[in-house]
Amino acid sequence: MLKKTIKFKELGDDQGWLVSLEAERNIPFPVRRVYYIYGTRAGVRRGRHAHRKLRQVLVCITGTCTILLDDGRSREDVHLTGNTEGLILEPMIWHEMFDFSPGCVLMVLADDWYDEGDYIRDYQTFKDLCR
Ligand code: T46
Repeated sequence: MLKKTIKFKELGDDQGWLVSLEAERNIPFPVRRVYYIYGTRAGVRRGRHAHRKLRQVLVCITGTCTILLDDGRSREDVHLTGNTEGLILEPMIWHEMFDFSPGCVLMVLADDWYDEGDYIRDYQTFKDLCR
């Protein structure tokens, strides 16, 4: 099973709800970067790469989307449906994000700064490195 998730505690009072993400507490690494993906057009498939070293946690803040995970041997689709669940994305997992609901905001916490050199954007190269 490739799916590894974290369940975040919902902190609520009579004002409404709140979720707190804390590096090295409920997020299993020091966080160096946060980015978010929104306005993805219907039918678009994002990602289509793996990372050599980067560790990430994906949280659907609003809406839903699906993430394909592929470790070079097996594949699994994970449907992210709520902002109290984080999907852990380890290095050397080919991933594709698709089926974004209208208005979906996908937030990503990463353990390093942006580095294009960490990306493997060719699937055959990824498969070869998995062997
Ligand atoms: C990932 C999945 C889940 C930057 O300049 N800085 C950044 O921090 C990021 C994340 C991207 N960019 C640039 C690189 C491209 O020119 O923004 C543009 C779009 O990035 P990309 O096509 O890689 O976006 P996605 O949605 O395919 O992938 C993103 C992350 O890049 C990737 O690390 O794991 O989300």
